[in-house]
Amino acid sequence: MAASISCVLQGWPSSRAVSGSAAHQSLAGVPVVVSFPSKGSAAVERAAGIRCEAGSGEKVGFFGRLGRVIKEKAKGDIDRLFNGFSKTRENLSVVDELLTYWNLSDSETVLDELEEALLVADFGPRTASKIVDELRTDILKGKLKTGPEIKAALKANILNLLTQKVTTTELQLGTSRPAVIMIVGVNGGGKTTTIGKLAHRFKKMEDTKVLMAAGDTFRAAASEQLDVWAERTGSDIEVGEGEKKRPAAVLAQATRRAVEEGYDILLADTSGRLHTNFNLMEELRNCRRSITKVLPGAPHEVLMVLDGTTGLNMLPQARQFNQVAGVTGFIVTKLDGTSRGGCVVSVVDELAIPVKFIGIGEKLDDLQAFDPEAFVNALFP
Ligand SMILES: Nc1nc2c(ncn2[C@@H]2O[C@H](COP(=O)(O)OP(=O)(O)OP(=O)(O)O)[C@@H](O)[C@H]2O)c(=O)[nH]1
Ligand SMILES: [Mg+2]
Repeated sequence: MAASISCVLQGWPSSRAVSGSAAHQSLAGVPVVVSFPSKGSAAVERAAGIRCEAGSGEKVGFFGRLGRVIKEKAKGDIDRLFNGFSKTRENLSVVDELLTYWNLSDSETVLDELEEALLVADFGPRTASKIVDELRTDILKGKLKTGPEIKAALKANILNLLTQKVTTTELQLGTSRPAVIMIVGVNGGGKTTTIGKLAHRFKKMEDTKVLMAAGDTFRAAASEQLDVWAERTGSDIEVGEGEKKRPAAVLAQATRRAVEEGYDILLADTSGRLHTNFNLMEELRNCRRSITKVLPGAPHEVLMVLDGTTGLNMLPQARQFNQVAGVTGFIVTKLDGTSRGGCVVSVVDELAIPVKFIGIGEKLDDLQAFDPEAFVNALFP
């Protein structure tokens, strides 16, 4: 069977995995061309900061499927996405009104108002002006002449911002069991709930064996909350006791169990913490390290949960968590309750890390794989 290869680029703002076919894309705005000489060529790994793993097609197939099937869109999903974004869409509905009456002579005023609408929806000043500047250039060049043309270009610009700096929104789960996914973020963003939703997604497909790690040892009720999600989704849970109650120890113990008992996925919960609290951030670094010590190469994904209702405030949080824990993807939650959904675009544009999932409600099915195109269509129907 032909060996399949996946490579993880290390030392970037975030670690990113690329497969052979995606290896010629640009990362963080820097073009990267990766060729694959032979399995684990040490020279290449050192030179490019790349860790290559070769695995059997069967294993890659399983994890590839897990990463992909979780992305599959059902029609119901798209409707739910559309409904989930109703508040942000309301904020942006002015765009249609502006463009309906657009004419070349007052294009500057309209562009200003368009930028204002993007700011109100929390696209952020830098991202909003980038989008509008590009429209202005194309209008001046005579490429855009009508309202519908401008709207199409606006959507294309936003889609471009969501995709140009990131390689994939799919989960990168490595090539061998178990795949470890660590969930991090500030307090109350929806980490534990998201673990429940992710487990539900994994359990719906194949015969996935999921273990949860109760790495939040701060709050007394945290492990019970996770236990409820484990029970609801038919997952197992590892809870630290006595001496092993420190978060890093719980995560190490859970990783060991996941390896020994042949779990497919380990979902590691962590306590919410402020990105400005040095000690707590150092503890997070330790948590990550404790997993890697048991299973080199893990965690395969470090997903940061961002509370959509905080809008642009998520940017400094995301930067700091990325520095400490090496975030590989974001999950933006509570988009159902906010009119600030534009922050999804600014976080990807400013940090060059993909959004992999979005939360649009509190129920098990209210987690969606992030599809940039569907997202843009939900904002600007
Ligand atoms: N509306 C809405 N509520 C959500 C979403 N995701 C999570 N929540 C709610 O947000 C609240 C906090 O969720 P948790 O999962 O406990 O958050 P957490 O990040 O684990 O919190 P800490 O462990 O205390 O840091 C709960 O009431 C969830 O039901 C979402 O996508 N939409
Ligand atoms: Mg929690």
